[in-house]
Amino acid sequence: MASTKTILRALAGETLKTPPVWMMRQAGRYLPEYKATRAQAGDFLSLCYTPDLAAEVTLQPIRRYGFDAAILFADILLLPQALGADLWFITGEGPRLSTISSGDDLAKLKGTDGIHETLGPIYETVSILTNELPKETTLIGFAGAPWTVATYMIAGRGTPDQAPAHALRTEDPETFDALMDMITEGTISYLSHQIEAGAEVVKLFDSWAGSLKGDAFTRYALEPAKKIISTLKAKHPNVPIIAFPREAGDGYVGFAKATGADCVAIDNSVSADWAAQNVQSDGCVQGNLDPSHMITGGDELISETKRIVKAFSGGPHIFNLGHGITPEADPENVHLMLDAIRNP
Ligand code: 1CP
Repeated sequence: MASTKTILRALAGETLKTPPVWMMRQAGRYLPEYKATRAQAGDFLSLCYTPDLAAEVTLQPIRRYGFDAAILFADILLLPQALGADLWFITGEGPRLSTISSGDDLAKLKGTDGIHETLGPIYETVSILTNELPKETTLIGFAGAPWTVATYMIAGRGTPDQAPAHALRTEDPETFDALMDMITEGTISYLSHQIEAGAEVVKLFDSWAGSLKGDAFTRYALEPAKKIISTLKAKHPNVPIIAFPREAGDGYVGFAKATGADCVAIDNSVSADWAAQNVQSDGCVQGNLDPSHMITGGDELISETKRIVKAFSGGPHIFNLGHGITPEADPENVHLMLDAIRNP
């Protein structure tokens, strides 16, 4: 039977009169209720690994706004931790990890065998959500794509240009490829377990895909996505997959066909008209309002929202931001965006 959930209908290729909507980082520091639960957890990682609290923050934006999808509250860096990397977060700065710069560093990791011991609480969060979400809300699971996860594992932190990862892939390709293979295998297993626990859709975040050019984009963004998607599809043929090769530019064209993704998420560095012409022609797209409108609001937020809805109205579309909502955003602006989408 065809699903009644709007996100699943769009992912199956249906053009809906009103696009379904959710927001990247919809559970986050712009919401006072998130800050309160995070304080209760003590720190960010404890929040991720405490299923009741992680489920609570996942539900907060659904209660407040009635989004069409909830995204599991977790982080792409939990997999590196499960693989054996040290991970901690410095408040106000971001993540820190033990670094990988040689085959010796790689050999110190535990590998993929034991990852579910660490990641068990995440699957428990998924099961709680399966019971607690409203019946019309779709549950999205996620993981980082291998290149993006590798950039953090190699540098030990977020980097503006991913220079340490580019250096390792050119100077020690054997170590780099072995790391990519380990992350790819771990990601397949991690996402399979999320699906088995109840995730209805999964999304692969390749936040740093934009720094891969030409053949490197094919080799380290497209090929790993294809491997992950084809393996998941063989096991779970009915679970749609969203790929987000952020800032891929021309690399968005044909990405869904080449990887088997059901939907490509588009960032806000490309225009909605261009993406409608060149990417939506292959199937569902998600995107792509500039998140800075959630800070500035006003008429421009409303007119930009309507412009994006119109640009994608000729095909399957899930409305989203081009990247995550930021802590400075005004929660009231989310209502303005939703009104512009739902009551045009
Ligand atoms: O202080 C806090 O409360 C932590 C802020 C925060 C949050 C709310 C981090 C730290 N992670 C998250 C949750 C998170 N991360 C989700 C939850 C679901 C949702 O979208 O609501 C998701 C999907 C992510 C994914 C994630 N983590 C990505 C990929 C998406 C993206 O934004 O590009 C990346 C790159 C990360 C790493 C990460 N985690 C946190 C930070 C601050 C960062 C970026 C660090 C950096 O590059 O400097």
